[in-house]
Amino acid sequence: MPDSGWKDFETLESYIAKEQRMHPHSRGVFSNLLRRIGVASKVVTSKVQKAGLVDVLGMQGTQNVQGETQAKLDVLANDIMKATFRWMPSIAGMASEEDDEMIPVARKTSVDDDDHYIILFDPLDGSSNIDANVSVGTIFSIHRAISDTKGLKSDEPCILGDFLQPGYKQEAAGYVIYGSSTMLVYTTGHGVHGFTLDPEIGEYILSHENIIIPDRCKCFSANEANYNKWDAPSKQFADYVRFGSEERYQKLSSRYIGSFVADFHRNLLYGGVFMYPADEATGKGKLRLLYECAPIAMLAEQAGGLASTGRERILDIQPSDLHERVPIIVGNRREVELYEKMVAEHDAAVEKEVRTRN
Ligand code: P6P
Repeated sequence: MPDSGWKDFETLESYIAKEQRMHPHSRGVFSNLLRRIGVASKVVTSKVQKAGLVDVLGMQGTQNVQGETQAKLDVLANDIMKATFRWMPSIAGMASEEDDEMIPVARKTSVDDDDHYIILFDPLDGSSNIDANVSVGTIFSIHRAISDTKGLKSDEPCILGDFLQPGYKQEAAGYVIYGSSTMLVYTTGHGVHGFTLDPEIGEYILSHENIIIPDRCKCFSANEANYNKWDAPSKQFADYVRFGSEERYQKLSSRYIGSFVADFHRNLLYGGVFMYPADEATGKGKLRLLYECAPIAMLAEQAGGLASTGRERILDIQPSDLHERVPIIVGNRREVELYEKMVAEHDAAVEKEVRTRN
């Protein structure tokens, strides 16, 4: 028989099914959730890819809870994500960067109580770049709903506590990057895997299995225009990697897109570190913990990297508010730990000075 040269491939669908077989008692509830993310992202990508052609560019003329002007695509992507998950019996609730409050979803008694999940997402991260055709992304985080459903009233399918869980408890985390191609990158705690959407067949094809951040720091990603707002250890770290004489940093480049997903994705594949330090005056970071930093932190650690505020591992933070913001440095473990060391030395020196003065 002549060889047709056909090469088989792994799709998101077959990969999810294979992962499900690792959990013999699984009822496929979680797998369905991951499949739905694939569907939602295909709908969003169809809108993003046509952004220049149909009336979805520009501002919606509204503001979100963050006080940010919403792009039309922000609102559209948010509606698509909510519509995708709203009907799923396994979803107890949703939370979005674009919605002030959590979005309870009526729980169906047909699914066992311990098979309920909540999903948090930034539907279109980096959307201010849309009009310039710069890569944007959807970031998602999935937790088990922990509230005791037996104690809840029927119209109270979830409580805020279901969402305010530390990042190390995430069941899954990932993002979709809408760039030169559309890629879905996710982890369920068993490595980081990337799937590239083949527009000809409308399927996500496994293209990057078991992604590991290369042990080289090729990129330094930060909004360096904010340098004077940073505290001393942040400036020290930025100067050390950009201008220092250590061999490891002699080929380092500054790369900053201003789209968290795109900056992280490049550093994940090439090696590098992204930082958005706190504004020294306010002590506040910009990026949101629950649906930006925590999912990206889970991916970073699963790929051999690390994510920290400089004083605390991102995945250990106990959230206190749905939309709380944190400072973050994420990427190569070596660089994140170097930054943490600089912060610790700085804090110790400050404490010593205070003690000496008193
Ligand atoms: P700045 C986009 O608005 C975003 O939330 C992230 O995607 C991105 O990393 C950051 O803000 C960029 O912020 O202040 O550098 O424009």
